[in-house]
Amino acid sequence: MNTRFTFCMIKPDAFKNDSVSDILLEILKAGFKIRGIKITMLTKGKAEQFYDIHQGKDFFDRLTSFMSSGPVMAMVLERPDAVESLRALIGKTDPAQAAEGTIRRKFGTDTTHNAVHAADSYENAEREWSFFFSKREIY
Ligand code: 3AN
Repeated sequence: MNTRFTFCMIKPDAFKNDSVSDILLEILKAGFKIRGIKITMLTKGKAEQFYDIHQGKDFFDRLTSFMSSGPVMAMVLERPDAVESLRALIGKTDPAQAAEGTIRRKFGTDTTHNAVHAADSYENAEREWSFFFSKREIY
C-alpha cells in the first residue's frame, strides 16, 4: 500500500469565511505537496454519493445540503504517512474538541461546518480522489 498519498477537501464554510488560503498555508507548512487540486461545486446528489457511508444517519441531510451549498477545493496530497499526518493536522470532527493548533480548531465552527475533510484510510483516500480526479489530473 502506498502511504504517501491522501485526499483532502476544503469545505464551503472555509470559502464563506475567507479562510481557504490560510488553510492551504497550514497544509503546505506541514510538508504536504499538492499533487492534484481543483475547485468545484458538488450537487446534492454528488454529495450524497461522496458521503454514502453516512446514509441513514441523522446528520446526513444536513451534511450533504451543506456540502452542496458552495464551492469545495479537492486535493491529492503527498507526504510520508499522509493519512495519519493529515488527520492529526486537521483535528477531531467537532472543532470545540479538536486540539489547540489544529485546522478545525482554528477555522471550524461546529461539527457540520468544520472547514476540512481528510480521508481516514488509504483505501478511502483512493476512492475519494477518484471521485474528483482522473488519473492524468494527478501528477
Ligand atoms: P471526520 O470528517 O472527522 O472523519 P466523519 O467521517 O465521522 O468525521 O463524518 C463525516 C462528516 O460528517 C464530518 N466531517 C462532519 O462534517 C459530519 N458529521 C459527522 N458527525 C456529525 C454530527 N454528529 N453532526 C453533524 N455533522 C456530523
